[in-house]
Amino acid sequence: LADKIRGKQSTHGISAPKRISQPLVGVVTGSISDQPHLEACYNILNDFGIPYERGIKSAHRTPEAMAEYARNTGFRGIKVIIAAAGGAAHLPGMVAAFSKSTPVIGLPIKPSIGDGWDSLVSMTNMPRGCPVLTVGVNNAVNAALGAARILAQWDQTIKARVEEYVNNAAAESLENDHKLLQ
Ligand code: RP5
Repeated sequence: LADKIRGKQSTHGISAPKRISQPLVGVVTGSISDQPHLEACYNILNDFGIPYERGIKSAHRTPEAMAEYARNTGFRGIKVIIAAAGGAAHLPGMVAAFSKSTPVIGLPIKPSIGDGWDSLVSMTNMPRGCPVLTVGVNNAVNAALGAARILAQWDQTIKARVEEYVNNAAAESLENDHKLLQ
């Protein structure tokens, strides 16, 4: 389970959203080229039983579609948005601007040129009043866990799964420590 959650081994491939109920998380990327970097995020959302939707909304190529999507997330019951983009990564900031009150987790993607620092600072250096809660470059695991922790504040099942994940990670770390001591 731990490997699957980290995206090292996926039994799902690039997993599809479970359309069992109203999506709570909206996952958007700036381009189809970002999608492979989201695999670990989708695996966690699937494993935790969190309904989500995914899409491609480009701040540069399809700004109107991106704005419409972001404006409507609140009405549609989306509680958290994960927005992933690389390079001139304006997507999370613009989604945060248009959605107004939905929390936006920014996932910087390493672009084909450079190490992803530009993607990262595009998301962290937002003006006051328009926060993007940013995780590390390509850290799709933390983006999903961040969304899960927000939802866990009012959903006991998700809370239990988040805590199980944390406990498993602790057990694995202690196990690794014991192996080194032997
Ligand atoms: C960004 O530009 C996307 O989020 C992507 O990370 C990057 C490159 O996009 P493509 O040229 O591969 O479509 O908007």
